[in-house]
Parts: sequence; structure tokens; C-alpha cells
Amino acid sequence: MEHDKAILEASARHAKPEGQSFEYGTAGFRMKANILDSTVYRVGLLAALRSRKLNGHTIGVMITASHNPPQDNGVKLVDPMGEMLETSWEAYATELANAPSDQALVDAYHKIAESQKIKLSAPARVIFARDTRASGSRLAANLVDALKATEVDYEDFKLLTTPQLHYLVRCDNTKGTQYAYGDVSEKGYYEKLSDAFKRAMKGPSASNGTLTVDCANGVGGPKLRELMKYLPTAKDGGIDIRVVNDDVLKPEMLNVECGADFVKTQQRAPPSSKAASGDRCASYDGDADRIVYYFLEGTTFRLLDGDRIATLAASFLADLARTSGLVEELKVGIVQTAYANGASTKYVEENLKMEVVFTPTGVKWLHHAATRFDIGVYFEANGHGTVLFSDTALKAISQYQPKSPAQATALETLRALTDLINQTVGDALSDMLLVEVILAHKGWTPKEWLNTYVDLPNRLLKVEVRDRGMFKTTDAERRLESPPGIQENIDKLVGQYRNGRSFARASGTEDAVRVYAEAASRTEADALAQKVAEQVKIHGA
Ligand code: 16G
Ligand code: MG
Repeated sequence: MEHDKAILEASARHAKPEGQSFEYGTAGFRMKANILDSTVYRVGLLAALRSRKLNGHTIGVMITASHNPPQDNGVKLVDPMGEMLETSWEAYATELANAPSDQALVDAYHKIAESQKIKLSAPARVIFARDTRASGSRLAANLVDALKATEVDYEDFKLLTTPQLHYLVRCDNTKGTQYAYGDVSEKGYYEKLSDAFKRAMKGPSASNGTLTVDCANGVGGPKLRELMKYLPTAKDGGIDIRVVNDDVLKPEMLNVECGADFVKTQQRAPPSSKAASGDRCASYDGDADRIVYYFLEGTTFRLLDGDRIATLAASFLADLARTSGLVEELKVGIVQTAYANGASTKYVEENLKMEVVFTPTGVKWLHHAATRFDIGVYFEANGHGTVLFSDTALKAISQYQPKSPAQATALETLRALTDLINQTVGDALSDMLLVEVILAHKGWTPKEWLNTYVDLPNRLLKVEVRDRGMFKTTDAERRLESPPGIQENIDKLVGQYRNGRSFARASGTEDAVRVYAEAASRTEADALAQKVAEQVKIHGA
């Protein structure tokens, strides 16, 4: 049958490691790079099927392991509008990856084609890219083997951030239509972002001081330096950026003692950052789809995480919509996960008077929920997130006739932001520019940003259990429905602490159960987390 011989031949060169099982999780496949050869090859086969299923629309494949250590790698698929792979197809990815032999792989491939009624001779197109890991080019070659075997039209974009690839997939699928998202090139991405940034920065006089950006020694480093060539500096109404941790020539330095994950989990600045007290700092993760801000207040480390970016963006966008006269028409809302600090949720509901929606952890869930608002702001506390504008919102924003100069100015900024914000997925470069625009407009230092509300002290713990699959959640991961009895015990514990809140969920990326607790004081948050962790240990034994 179509392509069988070629698929078998190439598969023989990318044998599946015996006894190893794979699962397409929240972030695609992710593990030690040396056991990923067969998996990346097989993802290529799935990308071909997916594109053929969707009338030859371009599918993206990104080779990255984000904030994981340098010896890991991973691979994930991007759907035509730049979204994550449709959830129902994740099982197919897992099925192909686990086929025990070359022939079993071909059989699984045909089974998917049949059940999805895919014509294997139909046209298909795939574009792909990778981060700066040493294993990236080898894995990309495996992907190419699959695309050749299945006669897919493909293009290798080499090194890109994950959000850049998502962006290009959307550009490729919308080119020549009324929804054209941009030129299908890396240069087009920089031009679109920098042009939008210049328009958005027209209002404020200048930004306040230099921004230090830690690029995790990942692909975000060279890409930020490229973007900076297009951006005005402070003296021309833009921003001054100091880049640190952008060494991609030593791949073993990736995410080591730097990057968004380090900063968020360690609650301290990367040792290599020499920022002074009060200086505005930001950290990307290894593939630049995550960003957190921070600064030192004296010697105290102050984190401005995803929750802070979400509240800042939502309040600014709502203000702009109101000032430009659009408020009646547009519904602004925020999507969070259970990890959002309770103080941020309270601030959104009570001060900003906006609706908050909760979803399980993982970008795809938040992204989907955000599409239900006209302006949907979604962020995980760890810094994954963006803002989505509905078609109704985009239409209203582009067509509204301002009734005063004040309305016109606000509308111009709002229009610029619809171009500045990456609509496909959270993007550290784009999110950074968004934050910079807002701080410049408000004339805020990070201290003023921090002062909007006070975070509840919180603690995150990791508990190893026999089988984390036993821990089944409900209510956007905020409650456990199994093991039986555990939730009642957690409820009792939570009730003993002022402003207490706690939940436990199985990690999607590690073999462990994560426990989160917050309470009115540091001591109480720590104690609550410890007690809930004990419950997890008891029930998981
Ligand atoms: C993945 C998710 C991230 C989530 C994290 C949770 C994407 C692109 N990435 O990295 O959003 O926060 O998993 O990890 O969706 P955990 O399940 O181990 O807590
Ligand atoms: Mg990432």
C-alpha cells in the first residue's frame, strides 16, 4: 500500500528502544534525548496523517524539551491555527510511538488512516523547528525521514522559539486569505511585533530604566537579540534591554542556574544576573514560551509571575476598551489554574470585577477556555500565557469610529496590542513587549506593579507515591475524587488555617504527586502543605 515500503525501511533505521513506553502528555513527548529517535520519526508519520486529514493544511512539529535539563528533548505537534494538537489525536501519537515493531507501526498507521477516513495520496505539508539542544539536529533528521517516506511537502525552519513556530504555522495556513496572520518568515515575525510595539508605545514619553532579560541559555537568546535589531531603544521611545544567559554555544548550560523555571521554583534571581536593587528583570524558559518578571527590593527577591502578568494585562486592556468607548460590547475575562495565588483571584473578582474561569493545568485547556471571552487573558502562575481576542472583538476594535481624541488614542493602542500579542500560544518575546508597553503607559516601576495586591504565602511540595494514577481530580484539579476519603481529610486540614487552600494532583510531566498550599502566613502555608503531603503519602502507599 501507499508508502508502506518506504515507511518500513526508514523505521528499521529508527528502532524503538525495547521495553520503553511513551506517552504524549501535556507537553507532547518529553524524555532523555537518546531514546527519542523512534518517537520523533513516528511523530513525523502522524504529522503527515494530520495534515492529510485537514485538507493539506500545514501542521507544525516542534522539537524541544523546554525547561528540562540539556540531555532531554521532546517533540510536539501544532495544529493549523497555531494551537496545540487536538486532544483526541494525542492517543494516536501514543499508539504510534509504542508500536512494538516496524510492521506494527505500519499497521497502526493504517488503522488511524482508516478510522479517520484519510486519503493517503492527498497533499500534505509540515513545517518544523527546534530549540538549541545538541540532540536537535539529529532528531530533526529522523523527522525528515518520515516526511520523505510519506511524501509530504516540508520546510525546515531550523532554530526557532516554540511560539515562533506556532506563529508561522498560522501564517502559512492563512496566507492569501482575509485572516492572513503575517508573512511566513522569521523576519516577518520580528517586523510584525516591532511595528506593533512602536505603535503601542506612541503614548508614553519613555520607559523607566533598563530591562535585564535572562534567556536560560536557550533559543530565546539569539531570537531576542534578533528582535532587538528591529526595536527602538529608550532614547527613541522604546526600551533598553540587557541580555544575560544567552550562551547557546555551550548546550550543557541550557536552563542551568537560570531561566523562568529556576527563578520560579528557587524564588531567586539567576546568580549570573548582576541586576541592582529595583531593576526590572525577566526570565524566559528554554524554548521561550514562558516568562516571569522579578526585581530585588533591597535584598528581598520579589517575583512577578504569570498571575501578575494576567492581572496587569487584563486591567490595562479593560481600561483601554472602556476609554475607547467599546466597553459595552466586549467581555474581558481571566483564565487561571488552581496554582494561581488566591490573592490574585480575589483581586480580579473584587477589584477588577471580572470573571475568573478555572481549568486544569496545561496550556491547551487555558487557551480553549479563553476563547469564550471577547478578550480572554490566560496565564499559568509559571508564566505560560497570552491574551486572545475573539473575532467579534477584532471586528469591533478595527471598525469602531472614535467619538473623541481620547477614544482615538486608546483605540490606537488597543489596535496595536491585537498585533503585538501572539494569538497562537504564550510567547515570552511578545508577552515581554506587552508588559513593557503597559508599564510605560502607567509609568510604573515593578514595585508599583507588585503593590496592586499582596500574594498569600504558599508552598509547593512533591510527593513520590506507588502509582500517581490513583490520584484522580475533579473541579479543575481543585479536588480529589480518588483515593476515597482523602478529600474529606484535606478539607478538614484546610479548615484549620486562616485563608487556607490546598490541593494535590498527579504531575503530568514527572512521576510524582504535587501538593500546593497557601495560607495567611508563611508558617501556616508550610504546615498545611506538610499535612496534606502526609495524607498523599498515606493514601498513596
Ligand atoms: C507542561 C505544560 C505546562 C504545565 C506543566 C505542568 C504546556 C505547553 N506545558 O509543561 O503548561 O504548567 O506541564 O507540569 O502545556 P506538571 O504536570 O508536572 O505539574
Ligand atoms: Mg517552554
